[in-house]
Amino acid sequence: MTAFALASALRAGDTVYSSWCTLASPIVAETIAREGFAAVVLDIQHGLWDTAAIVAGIGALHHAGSTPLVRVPVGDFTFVSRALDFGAEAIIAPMINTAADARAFAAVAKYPPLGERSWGPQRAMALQGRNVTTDYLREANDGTLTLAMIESATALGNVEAIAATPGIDALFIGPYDLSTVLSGGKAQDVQAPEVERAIDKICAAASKAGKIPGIYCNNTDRALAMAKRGFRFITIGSDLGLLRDSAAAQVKALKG
Ligand code: 3PY
Ligand code: MG
Repeated sequence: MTAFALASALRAGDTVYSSWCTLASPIVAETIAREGFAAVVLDIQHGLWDTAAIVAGIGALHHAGSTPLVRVPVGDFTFVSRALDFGAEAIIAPMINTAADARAFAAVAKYPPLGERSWGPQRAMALQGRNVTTDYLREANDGTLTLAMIESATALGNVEAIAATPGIDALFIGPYDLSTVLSGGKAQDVQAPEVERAIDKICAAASKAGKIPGIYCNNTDRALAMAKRGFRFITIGSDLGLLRDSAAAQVKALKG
């Protein structure tokens, strides 16, 4: 895989669609990637991945020519630089609510002078076929991406400050958490008017700050509509949803 392909594409203005895997199976992630997804998120926050599976999953995605992203658990900033060292080329951090959260995230993800990422990307370099440390060091801050999740009322209030934080490359919307909080815990309607307004506000804040707007979608129609609304990093559904949908379709076809 070309080193840092996702960051190159997004920084060049492309729109990238990504799959999303929760099932802790490197082979499932690789199989999905080989159908043509340029990127795949391995979700530790709500998924089942342990450290050994994440290391293998990242390797499998490199092997398939697809960029691995890792979503870390809430506040787990220590795992950010570990996942980058394992060869993830972008990190999604959930519940980034304030500029201070954004600064803490950027600090562990970016090398000095931008941040304080500690040196040790041996596996990431091997997956890129590199052995000159200064090549990786020179390219990593631009080549790896930090995606700050905006998915709470507090984050919505602070969205411009979060977007303006140096070292934050993208805002990534979690519409389910947004819907949950904006409905006072009553709904999971990602197309409710107040959620749609929040989505547009976050997209505008990202674009105004020169950052990449991203969003989680649960189907391809919604993903294509979000691309028209200006989003450029768009994830669709999950490995579990793909399995469930095709199993349900088979059962329906068999039983009528
Ligand atoms: C959300 O919708 O809250 C998400 O975090 C998507 O994964
Ligand atoms: Mg969420």
